[in-house]
Amino acid sequence: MSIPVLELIGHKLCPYVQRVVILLQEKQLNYTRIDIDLADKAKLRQLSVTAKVPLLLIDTDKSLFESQVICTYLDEISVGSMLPEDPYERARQSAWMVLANEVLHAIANIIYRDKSFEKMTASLKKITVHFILIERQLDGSGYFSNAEFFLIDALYATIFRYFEVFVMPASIDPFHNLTKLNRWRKLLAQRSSVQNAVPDNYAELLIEFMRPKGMAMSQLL
Ligand SMILES: N[C@@H](CCC(=O)N[C@@H](CS)C(=O)NCC(=O)O)C(=O)O
Repeated sequence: MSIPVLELIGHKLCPYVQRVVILLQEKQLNYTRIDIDLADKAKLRQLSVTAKVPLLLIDTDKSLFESQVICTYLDEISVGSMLPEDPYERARQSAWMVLANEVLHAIANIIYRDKSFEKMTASLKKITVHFILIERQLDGSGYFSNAEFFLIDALYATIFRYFEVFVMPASIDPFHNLTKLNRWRKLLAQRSSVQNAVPDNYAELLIEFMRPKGMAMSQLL
């Protein structure tokens, strides 16, 4: 199958965009990228029926929305796969990717909705519970399924990135005692596709994005 002309409409900080970008890089696919301002709702609505990024334009006349759908499509049209061949392992990873999206919702609450420290703490606790559960899934020798870097690794890399910027209240450390998770997190941060999915000044941009929203976390940054 020949690879179509790909144009990704995204946003510099969006974790759903990042997973697509990581896959595009891992698969060495050519694409162009346009980052838009999420505050420009008119432009968002004009580009996408969901008024959300990522949006993938294909050969200029077709488009896809929803990051997982975009990733699966790109995976299918290119050489190799970022999803396991074994049906059980593929299904197991899919299940944990669904839960990864729940963690992203908790992170979105911290960024957009948790005005009080109590609410923010509740979101961080939810994330901590998830990290404890996922620690039990890891064997500690490499990526989620050991040697190979799959799409699930891309998803979690975008989650862990927030915790390089977020400042934790004294009572909470979502990574406490999670040896395997911490090793996985470090390994993901070293991967070039993960590093290159965001601008070099990501931390600065995230803080700039969060400050005006005035949520509890932004007061700690
Ligand atoms: N389920 C969607 C979620 C995409 C999403 O929520 N994108 C956010 C940016 S990270 C967005 O475009 N929000 C629109 C807005 O803020 O108005 C996907 O996986 O693509």
